[in-house]
Amino acid sequence: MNITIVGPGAIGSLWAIKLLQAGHNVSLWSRSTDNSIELSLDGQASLSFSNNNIEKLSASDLVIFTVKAWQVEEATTPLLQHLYPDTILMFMHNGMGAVDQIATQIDTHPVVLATTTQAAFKPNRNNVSHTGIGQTQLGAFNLKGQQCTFLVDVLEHALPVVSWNPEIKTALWTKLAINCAINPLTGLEQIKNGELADQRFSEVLNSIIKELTQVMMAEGITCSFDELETSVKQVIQATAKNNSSMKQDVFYQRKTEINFITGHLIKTALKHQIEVPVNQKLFAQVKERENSWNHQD
Ligand code: KPL
Repeated sequence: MNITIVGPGAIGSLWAIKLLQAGHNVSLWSRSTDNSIELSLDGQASLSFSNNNIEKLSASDLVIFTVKAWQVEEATTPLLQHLYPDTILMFMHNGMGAVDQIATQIDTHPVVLATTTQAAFKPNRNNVSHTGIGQTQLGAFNLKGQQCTFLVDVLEHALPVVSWNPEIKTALWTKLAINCAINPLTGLEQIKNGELADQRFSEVLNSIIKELTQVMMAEGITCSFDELETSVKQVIQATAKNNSSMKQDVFYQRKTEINFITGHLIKTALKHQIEVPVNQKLFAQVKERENSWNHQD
């Protein structure tokens, strides 16, 4: 397939390399003005990708957006004029709600949502490490997206395990719950994920998960406190040595994904008139931290 990866950060670069190695024509689209980018995975020989090539973009059968949730709109809108209506758009990022904001603009395309627990780290612009083996779930965002189940084979061949989830909303909410529990605390405290297993965090984690369970149940997601707690604890353990994305964003004083993680939970809670004071407090603290950098600029 002809595939363009928009936003070759750690996860985007990992997929670019794996899809190229699986035999696809892969090009990149990024903020860099260079017309080619070299990428090396785990110290292997570098691979060369063309970057920001409009002809390759237009010829794409599949465009995978691996930008952050808050970049989805600005990354997608300018590219639409170069794409055929049947080009498949796939979005893979933390958080929820970003694709809904551009739903009408992209509705002529088959649109697929993806969530992954693959972990990658990009220490600099040319090197990527695959830091954790995980799973990727795909599901339809719109009616045309429902025709795209074959993408499971395409992605599975490149970087297993990949599955199609007809209830992608459940998978996205479960990942959102994990991010609501881990990201704000590790970002604010500047600690590794594993430190959340410490007794001093058990009360706050308990409250976060309780609020999440209420909101998710109101959204029609089948879940329970015990299930969510188990998932959160499993991820804390499995990624104990990792720096969460929000820990890194706060450290480098970059805009965080809080609006699309805890922010999405709060918005949904409001819709159902459910109070989520603990998540609201964490949201306010992360926003305060972000605003403190803006004031310095
Ligand atoms: O998705 C993550 C993130 O850091 O954003 C988790 C699952 C918390 C792993 O670090």
